[in-house]
Amino acid sequence: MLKIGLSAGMVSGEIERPIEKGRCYVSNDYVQSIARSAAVPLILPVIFDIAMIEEMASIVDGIIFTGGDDINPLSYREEPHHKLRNVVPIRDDYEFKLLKIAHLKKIPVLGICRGLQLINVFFGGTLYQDNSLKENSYIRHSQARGFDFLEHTVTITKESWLNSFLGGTIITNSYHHQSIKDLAKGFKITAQSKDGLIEAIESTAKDFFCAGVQWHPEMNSDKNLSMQKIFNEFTKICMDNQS
Ligand SMILES: [Mn+2]
Repeated sequence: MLKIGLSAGMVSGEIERPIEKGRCYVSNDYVQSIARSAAVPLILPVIFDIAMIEEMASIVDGIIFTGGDDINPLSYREEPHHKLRNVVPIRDDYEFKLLKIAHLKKIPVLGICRGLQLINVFFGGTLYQDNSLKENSYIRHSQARGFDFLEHTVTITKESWLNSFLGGTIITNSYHHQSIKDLAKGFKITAQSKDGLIEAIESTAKDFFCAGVQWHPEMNSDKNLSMQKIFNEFTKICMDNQS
């Protein structure tokens, strides 16, 4: 069976929960979304030994970089703005290493929320440390309603991976206070909100599938078939890449 790895997040026990020593975690909705696509979900924990990360990557047929905290802006040559939120540089470090290996070994990659931002930064792009810093930004991208609520319109570019199964316009949830500023070289924008914020990207490389979405399809994929399709289609890409 096909195996898809999920990059884990990390919380420090001392800060978040005094009763614990800290933990590696992935939200269960990512796990269930992959399982519904008939691939085996595997959580890839935060470790630092490059040989161990290579070994983890060799087990999986695809990798999803999951959501989480802000990326350290020093990674994209910016000082921290006062609107920056929590950063976890050790997770950045681990995920950059994992993405480097995925790129070298041509393992298909899907980035979700922070995952999309991580891909953009790794390949040389930059981020708005807060969406309010983007010119002409007028749409709220940090929704107050629950996971099933669809917050704003997203227009999908023709001739993109997303367009092939979602069509031209969808409505998504939105839980991000940051977004892409300068797009990384070798990538194209594949979806935007009405205020021009970048909502999805994909690599233009023929031999490396790497795409990202700014919203959270895993949060409502149990009820919304369009969102589940993102995982189903990613699993297909991983299957094709294998053969
Ligand atoms: Mn949004």
